[in-house]
Amino acid sequence: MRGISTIIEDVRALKIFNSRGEETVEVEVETADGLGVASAPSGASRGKWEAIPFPPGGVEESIKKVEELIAPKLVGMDAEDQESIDETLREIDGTENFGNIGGNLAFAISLATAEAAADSHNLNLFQYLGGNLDIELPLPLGNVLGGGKHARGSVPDIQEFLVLPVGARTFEEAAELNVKVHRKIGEILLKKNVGFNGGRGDEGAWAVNLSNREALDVVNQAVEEVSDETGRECRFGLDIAASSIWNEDKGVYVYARDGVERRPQEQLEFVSEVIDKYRLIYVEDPFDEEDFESFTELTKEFRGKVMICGDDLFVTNRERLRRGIELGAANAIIIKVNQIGTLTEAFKTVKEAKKAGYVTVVSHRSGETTDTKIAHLAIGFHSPILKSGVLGGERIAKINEVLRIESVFEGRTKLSSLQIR
Ligand code: 2PG
Ligand code: MG
Repeated sequence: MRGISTIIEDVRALKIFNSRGEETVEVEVETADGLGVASAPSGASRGKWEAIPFPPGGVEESIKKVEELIAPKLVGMDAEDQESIDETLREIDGTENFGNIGGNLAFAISLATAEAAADSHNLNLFQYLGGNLDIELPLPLGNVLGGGKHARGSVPDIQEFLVLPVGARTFEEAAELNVKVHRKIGEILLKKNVGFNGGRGDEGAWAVNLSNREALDVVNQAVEEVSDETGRECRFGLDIAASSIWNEDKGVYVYARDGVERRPQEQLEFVSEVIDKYRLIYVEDPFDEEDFESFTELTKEFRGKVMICGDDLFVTNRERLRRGIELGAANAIIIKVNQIGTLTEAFKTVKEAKKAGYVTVVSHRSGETTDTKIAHLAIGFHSPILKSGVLGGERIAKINEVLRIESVFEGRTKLSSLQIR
């Protein structure tokens, strides 16, 4: 019998569009026995320390580099040897931030390679990454109302209001609870006289002309009502994406919708007050990406009770995470592989985060494709949370993938238990 071959035979790239209609890249990696296909998402509220998505010549330049430089090097390498593949991408690029080939291209090649290796063995990506006997499914953290850079016009400055169905017993139940809260908010908004017409932002969350306080009240009401109606506790949290509202020159956070500016100390007081008032369970990027100190203050106050999560703060970067761990800044971290560029590096960050007791949150981006790999990453990494949208084809694609896995592997899955340290 011929053995399975995981040797790479071909690497191809083509231009596709993401959910915002922006150009992005899709990569196919082929072995004799398997195929991997991955496409890259893009952020709107990108961190300053993230990998560069595409080189100056855009997607076309990335594709040209695949043909001229990357494919000739990768063909003949073993798709199972992820670390060497990812190192080779780093070498070819030669910069710290993937400025030459583009972090999005590196991401797509890295993930397509992992999938090609998994497929060669007839395994799902999550099984290949880790988890066959003990399949932990993540809790879905779902964006239900939003503003900031993910919506247009007069909307709240807080980028995302996120529901977490902590009382769910299965992933199916959890996904259903998130849909219920999203729907409930729609009903509440229809009754309010705020010109609501069903508009949604980039991630499928309702985009509506509300102040930040009004938005908090609406989401809180919906979460409480759904919890009461179903007997399953739902909580909620925020992605403030504070770097997007930080005015460096004035040294203030600008809440344009409310006509309010807050100095860092006032921001700290505001966030603490909101956490207490609404019993928030999760707060992402409450401060600017350079302000580790305020993150540390807030984490000290709410440790063990609330997830204080770094996204732009850490950009999935192990060095930045280490600094956070030393300072006690945050107790949760967003994992977006395209912030750092390769699967190997993202995996190392996950390992480091877990060792320090941080909750890992595998996340989508605001500009997504229908690729479902983040569902596999969340399960394979044993990440307690998957942050995705609740509505929209490219969002629900990820949720449906976890539902498929829950159904196919019935009896072998369990919903991840969340431990906030
Ligand atoms: C975020 C993400 C995803 P973006 O800030 O967490 O919700 O947004 O992809 O625009 O960076
Ligand atoms: Mg974020």
